[in-house]
Amino acid sequence: MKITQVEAIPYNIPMRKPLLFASGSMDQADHVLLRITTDDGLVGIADIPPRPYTYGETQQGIITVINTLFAPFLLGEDPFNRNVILAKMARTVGNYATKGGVDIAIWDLIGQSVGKSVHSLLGGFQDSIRVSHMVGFASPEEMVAEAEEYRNDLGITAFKVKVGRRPVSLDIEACIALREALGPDVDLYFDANRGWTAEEALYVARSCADINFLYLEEPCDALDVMGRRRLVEKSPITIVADESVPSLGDVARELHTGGASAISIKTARTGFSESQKILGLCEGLGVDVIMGNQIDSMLGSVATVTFGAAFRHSSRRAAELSNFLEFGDYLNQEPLVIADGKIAAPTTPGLGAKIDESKLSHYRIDG
Ligand code: MUC
Ligand code: MG
Repeated sequence: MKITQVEAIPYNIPMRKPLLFASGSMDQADHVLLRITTDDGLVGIADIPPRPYTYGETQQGIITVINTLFAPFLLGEDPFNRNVILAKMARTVGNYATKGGVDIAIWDLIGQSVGKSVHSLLGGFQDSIRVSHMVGFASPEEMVAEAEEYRNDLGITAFKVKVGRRPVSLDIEACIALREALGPDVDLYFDANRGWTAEEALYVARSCADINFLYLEEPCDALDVMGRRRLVEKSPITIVADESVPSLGDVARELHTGGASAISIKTARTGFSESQKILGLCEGLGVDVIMGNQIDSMLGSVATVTFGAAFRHSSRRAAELSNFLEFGDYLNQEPLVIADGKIAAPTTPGLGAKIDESKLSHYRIDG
């Protein structure tokens, strides 16, 4: 099998409502659909989300990197030589979402070629995974109403609450309101997207001790090295690294130097291959992982559930899989369904997702 065509297709889908968080906001999904075609007529796909406020990648930048740096060595290559492709991509620094997307599309081709779902090729640990929903900035009343809607309509009982605002009392008030409204049995954890200093984060972690929250994600900038270590040592709750660990090496460094005590794995940035290495590293060290969401489209969420449900260590906690519901539309032919608070991993060969061509024609912006 040889790769014959690589297409990076920009498309824009408006969000139903903007998602607001400490490092930025999103009111439309200006993503890139990657399509890799082979000489035996297979098409591997992946969704690539640019997040300039997180990794510096942009829609145009992703397309340029694919067309000018990656396509030249992808064309003619056998997708089964996955490690050759990964090594060649590694010659380009950064560009995590772009590299993750290529890896996912390659796995999609491999799965289709052998007639197996990627979920089963990765190990197929369980058929589905529990879903966690991310609640963006709003008033306490609106945040409670959103969480109640997702719990009542979809059976979701785990929520990641966006925090990181100033004054910190804004977030403390919202968190108390959420715990009071949702009761003691719902999983709550928080993500500050580097919005605070280490000292502010420590103050919030101590003030919220009674709220009983599981994790505090990326509370302050991990580059504030001493502050971050101090926080991890003193915090009454586990500190999760997310955007500070976009690669295996970053995970190793943050865990080794005491910058984090749990890790968010996002297939949107480390694909399946590197995510598997990160998962193994964390499992071996006894470190919790959470399957995170890069504000993924439905297609991006297919990748997350495929990976998250495939391993014991990645399926222990609810995975962040519901952001696609906030997108105005989706490109998948078959919708991903959340029922009883869970999503099933696709079972058809490859990723198990196909693109609706008429929707793609409608939303693509490259004419
Ligand atoms: C998250 O977990 O941080 C917000 C910014 C980003 O890069 O991802 C999202 C969610
Ligand atoms: Mg995060």
